Amino acid sequence: MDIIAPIITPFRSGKVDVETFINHAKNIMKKGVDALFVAGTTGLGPALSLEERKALLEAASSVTRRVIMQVGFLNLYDVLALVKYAEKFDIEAVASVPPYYFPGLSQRQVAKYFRELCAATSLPVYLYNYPAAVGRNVDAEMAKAIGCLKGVKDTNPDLAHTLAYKRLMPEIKAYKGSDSLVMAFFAVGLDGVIVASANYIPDVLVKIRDAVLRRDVEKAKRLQFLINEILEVATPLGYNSSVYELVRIFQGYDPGEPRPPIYPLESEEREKLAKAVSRIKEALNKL
Ligand code: ELE
Repeated sequence: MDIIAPIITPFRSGKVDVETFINHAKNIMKKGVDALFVAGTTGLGPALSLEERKALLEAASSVTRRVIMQVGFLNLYDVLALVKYAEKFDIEAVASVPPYYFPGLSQRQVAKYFRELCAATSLPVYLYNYPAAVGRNVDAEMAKAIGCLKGVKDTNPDLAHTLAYKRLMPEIKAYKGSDSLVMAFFAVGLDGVIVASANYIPDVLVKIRDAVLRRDVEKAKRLQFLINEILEVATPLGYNSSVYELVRIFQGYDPGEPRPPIYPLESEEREKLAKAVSRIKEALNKL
């Protein structure tokens, strides 16, 4: 069961800071992250240009071959250009959100999009299903009908929804997001988690996985609840922005800033987060 980081994209004065990205990737992989999901939600993928994503792909694959590159854009030309570029690298897979924003697409058109992706590359193609963000759901039945998907990242609070992919397509990889349910995802034997907290507490995720594998449910639960306490403070401040601050707090270095309209936290918000988290940090260290 893999711990996969939807890695943040560090910006400085509006520009992607590739060096910080590489250092951050190396650090979290050293601490137990198994693979990188690049240009996902936490990576602010939809806010990145084609050129920026190419640079991140190159940077990520200089650190590990276990890279899943999110290639979804609002136009097929950029998608195919990125997929072609990805072919140059020995990476694990490309993933895409379904075509988003436009409500007027038919099921047939969405399926056609994924089939075109599969036809354009020899790399495995994964579905990144995130209905709340994307505005459409590609469920297990539809994913199976598409016929060429090799994996899915399902971001959806419904566990049965995710298990259905595994049931209908036992041969594919199924990953789940949501920091608040990591222990449950490990417990039901999914292929792994892709969660934002892998950016700031990869070591805690490793401990949760170890506890679940040892069937020490109490310990897994105690660790999980501490993550949930972090989320309770960070979510109202804007979770995407908070992740940068949480990296600073837990990992002790400056990971750059997000890109507006994902605005960096204001100084009072940073203080509030740091104060609330210091007690949780102590409790995590004791477990
Ligand atoms: C999760 C999103 C959404 C992880 C990514 C991920 O960021 O690219 O907190 O469940 O809305 O899909 O971060 O997470 P929640 O793959």
